[in-house]
Amino acid sequence: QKRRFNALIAGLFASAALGLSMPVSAQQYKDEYKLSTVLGEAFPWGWGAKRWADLVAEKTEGRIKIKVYPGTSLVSGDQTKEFTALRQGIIDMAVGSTINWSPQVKELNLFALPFLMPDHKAIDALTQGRVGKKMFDTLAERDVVPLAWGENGFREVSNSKKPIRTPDDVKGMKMRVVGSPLFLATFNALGANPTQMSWADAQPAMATGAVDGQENPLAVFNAAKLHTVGQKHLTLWGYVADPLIFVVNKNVWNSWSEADRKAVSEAAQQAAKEEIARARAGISESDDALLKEIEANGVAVVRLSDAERDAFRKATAGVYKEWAEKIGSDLVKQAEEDIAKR
Ligand code: X2X
Repeated sequence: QKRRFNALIAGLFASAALGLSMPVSAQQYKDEYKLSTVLGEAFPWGWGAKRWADLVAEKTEGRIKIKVYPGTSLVSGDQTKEFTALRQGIIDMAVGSTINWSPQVKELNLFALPFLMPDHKAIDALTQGRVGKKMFDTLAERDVVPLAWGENGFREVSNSKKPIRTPDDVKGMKMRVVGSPLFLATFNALGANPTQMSWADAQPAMATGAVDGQENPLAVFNAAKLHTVGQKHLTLWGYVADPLIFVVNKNVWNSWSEADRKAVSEAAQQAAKEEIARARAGISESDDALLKEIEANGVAVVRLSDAERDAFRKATAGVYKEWAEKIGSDLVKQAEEDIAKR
């Protein structure tokens, strides 16, 4: 009995001594960090988040444990609240779409300007250049630490009614759009009947026919099996793309040691790079495996000619102009220049 008591006392002293020798910041580490995403592991987006979490665990030797919360469940599925919750510390980390944060960070609307970016190289010219740097600087002023750019992808339009080839085909169509006003403006300009709703609400709305169509990257269309909720027509128009941003809440970031910050940052860059490769797989001319899979599921794919795409560009040119001013004419000009030089 006495031996055991002595051992207990010795143990207490040992742990107190250990506590004193630990760096202050290490004592403030949380048992687990909450990472928010919209899409789960079956999608490149959610896969990238999990990859980041795994790499962080590995590189910090378990000091930083991350749990991924898909479906923006930390904000009850309301994607448009994710950024605010991140600033408030309700969310520790996120891999978020520029679309979902654009209501709070107006510069992020840039990527949703219709027909600004013609191809993947154009996205890279922005995210990997001075425009991306400027956006990261803006985010850094808003209580978050941005670490890397990922990608959701070019958002192609689908519907249950008919092939879309001309702006006229979209007239009157009930379209689910994301919770960002610029998307409402674009679809209104095309004469469609757009409704904002979360991704969680979008799929039931398609299944019941409450909406006719939606727009999302091909990797999302396929992994979410949108052909099973009536989406039989898909048009490749590449009108906008949404990059993803890997971020950490600033207080959380500051609580970590220098070495752990470096590990988290390197892990984000590696995960983002791998995530982008997945987001782009199977949708190019040289590798169209994903497109083939979608077609094999009975979806009729419409490929627009340059002239056909131009008709959509013309129909949305007013929206581009109006929103370029809201976003900031200088930033848009830089983006246009960097895309032209790509
Ligand atoms: O809601 C969508 O359409 C999605 C999943 O693509 C985003 O979160 C932007």
